[in-house]
Amino acid sequence: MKKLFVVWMTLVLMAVPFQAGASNGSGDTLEEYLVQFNGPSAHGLMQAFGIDEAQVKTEFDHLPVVNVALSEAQARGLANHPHVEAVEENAEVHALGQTVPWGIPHVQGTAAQDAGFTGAGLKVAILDTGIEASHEDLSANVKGGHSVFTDSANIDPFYDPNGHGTHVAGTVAAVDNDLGVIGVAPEADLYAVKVLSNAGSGSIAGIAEGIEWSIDNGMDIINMSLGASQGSSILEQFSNLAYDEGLLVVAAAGNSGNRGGNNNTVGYPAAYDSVIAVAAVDQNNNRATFSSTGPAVEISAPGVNVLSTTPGNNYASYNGTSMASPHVAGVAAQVWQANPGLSNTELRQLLNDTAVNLGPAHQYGHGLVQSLDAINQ
Ligand SMILES: [Ca+2]
Ligand SMILES: [Ca+2]
Repeated sequence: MKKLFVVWMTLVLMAVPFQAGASNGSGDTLEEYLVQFNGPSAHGLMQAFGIDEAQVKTEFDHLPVVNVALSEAQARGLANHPHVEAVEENAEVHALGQTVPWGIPHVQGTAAQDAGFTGAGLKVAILDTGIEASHEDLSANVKGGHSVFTDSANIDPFYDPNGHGTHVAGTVAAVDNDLGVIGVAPEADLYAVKVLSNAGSGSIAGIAEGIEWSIDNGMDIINMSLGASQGSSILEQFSNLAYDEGLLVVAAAGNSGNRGGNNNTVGYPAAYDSVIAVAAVDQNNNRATFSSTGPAVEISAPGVNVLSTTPGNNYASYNGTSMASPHVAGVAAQVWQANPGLSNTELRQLLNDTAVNLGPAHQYGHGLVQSLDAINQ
């Protein structure tokens, strides 16, 4: 008899899933609650309050809790009963969802996304420590890569125990989903070009090889969140070559600024004419004190407390012009998608012309990069 009853109950519940806001035979509106009992007979108590078996949706095994649809009077009555520990509304629970890092709307990345510009179709080479391609918030966008190293520890461009390149990649193009963060251009294609070792260091030859790979493999944009305080004629020639081939070349200005913002410390390759040198600002549009200054500073972007992807499906906030540069690379992808006929020099001019002036040019360049304003120009 008992077994038959259980089977029948199950069929009824499966056929008529209980809906919050339904009503019982008396016409009362029923809402779902979770009721925790502390007495011996939950069933007896529910019967006493006129609760029909059909109102019970779930009976938990590990705690004396039932999920039950109750009229307001039943809920109130149970809540006041000494054998009831708690009566809680069965509130809706949502996935924790995606955090939008402050820098994305700050460069109008969000507004440009809302207008349909996600960087789709644009190829962005991340010349860095590699990209953890298996990251939950990057894997859909990592489309290829290359390592300039031959030793086993550094030969895989999709392995990035350092985390620097993975963080930079997330700012350009972390996926728009229900987890983690979102990049400026969440549908751009990412290419992991590992020119820096797991220890975070590389060489002029390695960067040159990475630039060459980017030209040969049809990249549209190169992001170099790296630099040296000393220049190299060879590095300059490779940077120029990429620019002459039509690629947009973006680099971190450097982290050698001082408090007064009055030294001349933009690093290389950022300082070369063919490369956009990106300075770092905080949420109040103040130059980060570390952000290198000098006549080569070209444009500014968020570089303080920047939340992005890190290895192991993790997320963390970093500071640096390394974090500012990929904001510009992401904006460039959006604007180029909107205006595919622009040359790299025209795109660069447009980004500079529509940036918001923030102050002295040797600190901020043309100012804060703005995606939607460039698109609408
Ligand atoms: Ca995401
Ligand atoms: Ca430059």
